[in-house]
Amino acid sequence: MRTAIVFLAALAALFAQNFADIRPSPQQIGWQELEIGVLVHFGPNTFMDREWGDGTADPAVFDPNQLDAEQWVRAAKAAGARYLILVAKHHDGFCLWPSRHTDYSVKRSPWKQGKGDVVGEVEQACRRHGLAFGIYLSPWDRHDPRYADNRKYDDYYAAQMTELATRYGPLVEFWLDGAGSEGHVYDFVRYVRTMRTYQPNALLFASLDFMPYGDIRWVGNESGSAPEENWNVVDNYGILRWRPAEADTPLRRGHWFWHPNSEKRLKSLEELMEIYHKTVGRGAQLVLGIAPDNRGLLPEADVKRLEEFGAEVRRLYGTPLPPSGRSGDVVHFSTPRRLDRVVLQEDLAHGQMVRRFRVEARVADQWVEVSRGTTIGHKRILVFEPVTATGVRVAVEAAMGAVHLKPLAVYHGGR
Ligand code: FUL
Repeated sequence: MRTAIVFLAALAALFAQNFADIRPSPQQIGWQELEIGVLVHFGPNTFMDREWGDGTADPAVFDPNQLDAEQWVRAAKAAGARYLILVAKHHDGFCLWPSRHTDYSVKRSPWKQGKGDVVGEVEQACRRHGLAFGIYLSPWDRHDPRYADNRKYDDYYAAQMTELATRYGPLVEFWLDGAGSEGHVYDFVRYVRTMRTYQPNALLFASLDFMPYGDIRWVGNESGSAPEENWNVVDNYGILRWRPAEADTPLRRGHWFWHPNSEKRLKSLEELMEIYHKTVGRGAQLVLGIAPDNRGLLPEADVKRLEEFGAEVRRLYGTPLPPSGRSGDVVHFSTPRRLDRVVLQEDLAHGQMVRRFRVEARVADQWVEVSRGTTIGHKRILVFEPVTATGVRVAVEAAMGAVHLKPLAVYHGGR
């Protein structure tokens, strides 16, 4: 009996996972470095003043006469986005590419006499401008009759995944949205297998409770806010996995699709900066929802706001104050510098370790605490009351294991 217990305990120890041992894949590290993306919603809803189409829209409504994917991509780049995810099919089931598996698509629209392919045009524009490209394919489908039969629908979904994964080059991310799917059973194992077969480097996004298998997790709200304590490793149905958070939030409050006369919903630069600090600044990914209008262009006001946002992030964090020297996790300035923010980063190849830290500045020959926090992860931005200091240092107070910080960067954002 005793031997059996000892044996079982040894076996359990062999298979037990530790948070501190979980590492990201190289693809996840590369993705986390992208930091900002955009998510583009465009389709029949755009022409019908709707957010959730019920699947009955006539394809004839889809007729953008000035569609310009280059304009979308340029605006995304100006905002600092490094990837773009296109909603290829939303819940209404309408496909923005000429799928072989349904007629409910651009094929039956007047746009380009049914010969157009929005997914192809956007993908090409992304490649030309150096943005990584990803796709959102809604599992919930309110148009296709196959949705009523789980098996048949899995065949349909997997066939469309295969089309998208084989026609449009490397995909950085594949989005599985959970909305509307209550009560429907999907064969997620098959979906993952399909994606891994054709796109082994694409990362699968889904909410933790919607889909157990995934490489990226939904942050859990659409307001653009990650928790202050933000871990990359999560308990995924009893298995610990590296699954970083992505925070998606629309540029116009409450609207993923374009609606007429909704300019007043455009988020202000101040709101966007707060969102940036609560997402990227807490080690999560920020995905801004952008929506072309019924011309097929991003409205001028939205383009301007995206440009302002990108410029402000560059102004604040583009160039750190040049230190006169460094020693360990301390930067020195030979003459006192005015400063009000620091950026901390862990080298994720070694995992995420920091549980609690404080930041100190050397003011009038004394080290004083200027900020503190819990996790760091890919990035942690701390903004504090300005001080004039000859040095800044970070002190890790609690950690899961050996900490590997990237060089500390110090800034002065105040004008
Ligand atoms: C949600 C959807 O229901 C919205 O329409 C939008 O696509 C958003 C990004 O995800 O779950």
